[in-house]
Amino acid sequence: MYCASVFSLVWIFINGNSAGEKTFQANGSEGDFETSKATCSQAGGLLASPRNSAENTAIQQIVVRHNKAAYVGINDIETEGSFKYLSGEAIGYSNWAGGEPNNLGTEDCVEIHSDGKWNDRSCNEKRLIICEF
Ligand code: 291
Ligand code: CA
Repeated sequence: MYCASVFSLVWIFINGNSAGEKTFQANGSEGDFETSKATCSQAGGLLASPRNSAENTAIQQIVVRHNKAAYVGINDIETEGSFKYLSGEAIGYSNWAGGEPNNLGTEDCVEIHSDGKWNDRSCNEKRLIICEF
């Protein structure tokens, strides 16, 4: 195995941010939803999209480590109230905070907080960029 792969596995183990097949990474940079999506694509990944509680916890740990909420790759831009992954597929798992989603004003993106809970939020805030690979 190449050194880079070994280092990467050790890093992931120490940082505890892998869940199943996916690894989640942040480098501290921030952006709005479009910037976050583009940044992860450019890095060869996807904006982190939690599909189960293990993945959600792995992402939550990164939010806690950086003390900054993050957008996830879920939105209802196309149809209000119908939250979908970036692929266009309807979400099969959610972890909404109490009372959310409430579409306050217009909130079509989703942020994850340090408690792991989700809030629908304007897509134009600056959030920690977390990608999945
Ligand atoms: C903020 C935004 C909303 C969120 C709302 C609730 C407020 O708007 O983050 O996306 O839904 O907070 O958390 O909950 C309560 N109980 O006030 C607040 C705007 C006034
Ligand atoms: Ca909300």
